[in-house]
This record gives sequence, C-alpha cells and structure tokens, in this order.
Amino acid sequence: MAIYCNQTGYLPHSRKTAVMTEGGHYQIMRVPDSGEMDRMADGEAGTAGGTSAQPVMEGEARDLGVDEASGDHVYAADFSDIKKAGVYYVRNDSGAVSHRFRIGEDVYRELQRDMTKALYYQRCGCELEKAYAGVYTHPCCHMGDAVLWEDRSVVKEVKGGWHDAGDYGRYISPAAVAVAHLLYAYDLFPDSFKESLTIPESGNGMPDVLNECRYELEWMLKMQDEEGGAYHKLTSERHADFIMPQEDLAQFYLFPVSSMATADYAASMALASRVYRKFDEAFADRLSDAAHRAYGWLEKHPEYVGFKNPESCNTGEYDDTCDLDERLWAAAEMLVTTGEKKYQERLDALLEENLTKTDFGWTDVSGFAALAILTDASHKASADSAENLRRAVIAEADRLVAVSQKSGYGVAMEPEDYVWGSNMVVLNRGMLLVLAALLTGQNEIYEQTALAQMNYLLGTNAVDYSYVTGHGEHAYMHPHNRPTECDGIELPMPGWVSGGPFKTPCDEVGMKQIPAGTPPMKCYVDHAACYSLNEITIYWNTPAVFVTAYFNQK
Ligand code: 9MR
Ligand code: ZN
Repeated sequence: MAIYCNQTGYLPHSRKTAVMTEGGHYQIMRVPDSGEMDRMADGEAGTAGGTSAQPVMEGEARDLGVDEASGDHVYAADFSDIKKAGVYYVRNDSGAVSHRFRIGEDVYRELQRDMTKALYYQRCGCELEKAYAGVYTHPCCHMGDAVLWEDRSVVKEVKGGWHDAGDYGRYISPAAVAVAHLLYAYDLFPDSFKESLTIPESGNGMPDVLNECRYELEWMLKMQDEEGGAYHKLTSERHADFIMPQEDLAQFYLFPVSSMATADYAASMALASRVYRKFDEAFADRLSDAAHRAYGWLEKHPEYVGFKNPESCNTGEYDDTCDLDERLWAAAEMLVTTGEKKYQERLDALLEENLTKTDFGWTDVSGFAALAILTDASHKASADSAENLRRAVIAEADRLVAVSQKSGYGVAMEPEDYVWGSNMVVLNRGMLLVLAALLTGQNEIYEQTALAQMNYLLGTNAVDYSYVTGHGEHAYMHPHNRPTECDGIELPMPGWVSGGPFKTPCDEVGMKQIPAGTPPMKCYVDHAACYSLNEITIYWNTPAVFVTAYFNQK
C-alpha cells in the first residue's frame, strides 16, 4: 500500500489529489509550523493535541480503476478544498502515510530557481567558483582548440557553452531548444525571473536567466561556418570516462553542418536577437546577423542535410529524418523578428506540409513555430496560418486533457510514450497546455492539466520518486552525470530533472534490474550508471522552467 503525492507542493487554488494503491478512508494531516509549535509549547493552543499533526480533512477515496501505464489499481484522495498555506501529509486507515508536501503560493519558486541555476553548473571553458557554485566548484575545463572532423588541419577556438548532459559534448539542436524554452519563458513571464541566480554576472542590469543563456549563445555564435551553416556538434570521438571535466583532455572535433542544426540555429538566434535587444543592441545585432546568415544557408540548401555519427564515434547523434519542422520554426522566428513577406510566404508553404505543430523537443520543434506566431503581439503571420496553428494547439491540448483524465496518475502519457527521456515528453506536454491556457484566457482545465504534469514529475507517480534532485522527501539521488559521480560530494546539485522511465531501457544496469514485462511507468532505477533512465540534460530542465515560470507569475 502506498500513497503518492507531489512532494514539493500544490498551489492553493490547484486541484490536489494524492494517489493511493488501496481504497478506503483517508485523512489529510497538517503539520504545525515552527511558530505554531512555539505557541503550543507556551500553552496558547490549548489542549488540541500537543505539537503533533492534526487531521484537517477526511474522505473516502475515489476508485479510479486500473492505470494502464503502471498496472496499478489506484484510488484518489482529493483535498482540493484545502487552501491554507502549510505543510501536510496524507494517511489512510491502514496506517500508510505519504511524503510531506506544502500548500502555498510560492511552492514552485525555489524549484524554478534551482532548475534554472542548474545550467550554470554545466558551464564549460570556465572555472566554477565557490562564490557561485558553492561546494560544486571545478577549474576551467575543455580549454583546447577544436579541429574539423573532416579536415584536421582546420583549427578553431570554440570554447564555452553548457555541457549538454551527463557527458561533456555540446550539440547545436539541443542547445537551441534549451535556450528557446528559457527565452520564450522570460519573454512571456518576465515577472517570474526577478530573483538573482548568484552567478558571476548577477547584478549587471540584465535578468540572470538572460545572463545564463548568453553564456550558451556566445558559444553558439562560434559554431557557425563561413557559409552560415551550423556545425552539428562539438564533441570528442568517444564519451569521456567518469572523470571531472577538467580531467577530460581528449581532442574535441567540429562535426559537419546539418540542415537540422542550422535551422534550429537560425530560429534560436532570431528569437534571442529580439529578447536581448532592449538590454544590449550590439549583442542583438550579432545574434541577428548570425540568424540571417544561417537562414541564407538554408535557402541555398533546400534539400535535407542529415547527420550520422562516423563509425568510430559514440557521442550523441541527435539525428533526425525530416528537417521541415526545423525549417518551419526558422521561418516563423525570422518572420516575427523581421516582419518580411518572404518569411510569411515560406511559413504559409511549410504549413501545407503534414507536420505536427505542437512539439517542443529536440527532434520535433514544430511547437516553437506555433508559440512564436501565436504569442506575437503584432500578428505578422497571415490570419490563415495563425488559425491553422491555433487549431492544432487547441486540438492537441484537448487530446492531452483526455489522456491525462484517463491516467490514474493524471499524467498526459500513453504507455507507449515512455521513451528515453520520457520526462521531456511530460514537460513538453505541460508547455503545450500552458500555451493553450495562454490562448484561451487561462482556461482552467488546461492550467490544471499542466499542473498535473508537474505533480507527476514531483512524485505523483508509480515509483514514488520526485524526479528533481533536492526537491521532495524522496527525490532521486544518483543522476547519470559525470561531475556528480566524481566530485566526492554526497548530494547531487539541486534542480536537475531526470530523464525518467523508459519502457525499453538500454543501459546495462537498467536492463538487468528491470524485469521483462515491467509496466512502462515503473521502468526506472535511480542509479548513476543508468544513462537511458537517469541522465540529466539541459533540455529536460528548461521546459520545466517554462511551466513553473507560468505558474510563478501569480
Ligand atoms: O535525449 C536523447 C534521447 O531522446 C535519445 O533517444 C537518445 C539516443 O539517441 O539520446 C539522448 O540524448 C543523449 C545524447 O545522445 C548525448 N548526451 C546525453 C543525452 C541524454 O541521454
Ligand atoms: Zn567543459
């Protein structure tokens, strides 16, 4: 018997349910805060039970039937009516208790901050100093020049950027997508980004989320070739062993330009030029110039230029079979940034293709085109194109609401959606629901369903884990992340989203520990060797920042 809840907490006006694997009677217990405890000790609280938790609500669990993705028969303990800020837990008649959680307006604030600050720890090519990194310091890493994979006589200085994940590679499409999640979040919800992240640039007049993104963007600016194409990636030939980044002295290579990377590059650079313009004209001009040159490359290369790892190379491939969604995003961003007719025509033409229009991941970026066009205050797209995108967003949001309602855990995931990095799917769906809420005057069902995705991420799931380090009584502890494994510090850096369950794990430990036939939602192990279940990446954190930033505005 178990009771699962969002171990971080619930906003006062949100729908709140814990999921139980047994039916019957439940009670919601409120833990007195320290001020109340002091008053009780002074005898002011009368004889109401000393300093222990008090039941504040009770009810009969609702039978939800069998949840397909977990195989569990589950029951809901609803406590939506509790709005008073405080610390609570759920218990039932068999004596089972949930982890503690908070109710409060600010439950997602520290979470958003930590998930954003996490990117600072990925900085490459600089020292992480104690003043900013606390115990997670390390000297400069990856300081050497890179050479072109295809012509070793060409040497380039391409230091900087964020390590992509638990490995030390840096890849353009994932970088573009991560930066985009953050820049759109800042652009739409600026009030949620007022807090300092305590990074070297803090206090310079620019919001810290933009300071942090600039670290990545400055590196991206170096990743463009003379013709405007973006190198697909910058990595060593093989993944480093489990060593600290400063110990990784392998040669890094620039791998060939791909159309996918170049289109993502054009789109994210155009977006960045818009967002940074009011803070730094010169930087915005550099970004805009890079976007235009990348777009020029796309026009010169209308055909798909893919990327495959050379035989000897085992670092991330980030390949794709279609670049039309990337080209769609690029056209949309160039249109919103410049207002030029030629981008409008290109966008109209690409929207005739059979594309999804609602994804925010590294393989399918079509949702960013919708986001850019539908939140453009000056309505530069044709009315038909905007309507086409809007319809796609609302239809997908409605589908996700239905999937979420069917799930016993409230997550908008079908059993087959538990792929490598399933938490990215969960969070990208959270983003889509937020976009739908934005387009419909904060439609409550979209907002509540977006929050349900956060509930799942933070503990309302069949393995009882909060998938964010440092957040929740039972947060996962062993991310597949080289520095975390090597730094000798027990606690991982806070604020890292795990990739999460994967129905067909492909790392050795995961394959060994997860019996065949395990339901998809339970295909998870909190083990540092599980790169297909428990890695971290920049682009699994950033959609969570987007979703929490929406809810932190209020
Ligand atoms: O996140 C990527 C996932 O969607 C793919 O299925 C997987 C296999 O191609 O690769 C993941 O990306 C990894 C990348 O290749 C290298 N850095 C770590 C990434 C996360 O595991
Ligand atoms: Zn590095």
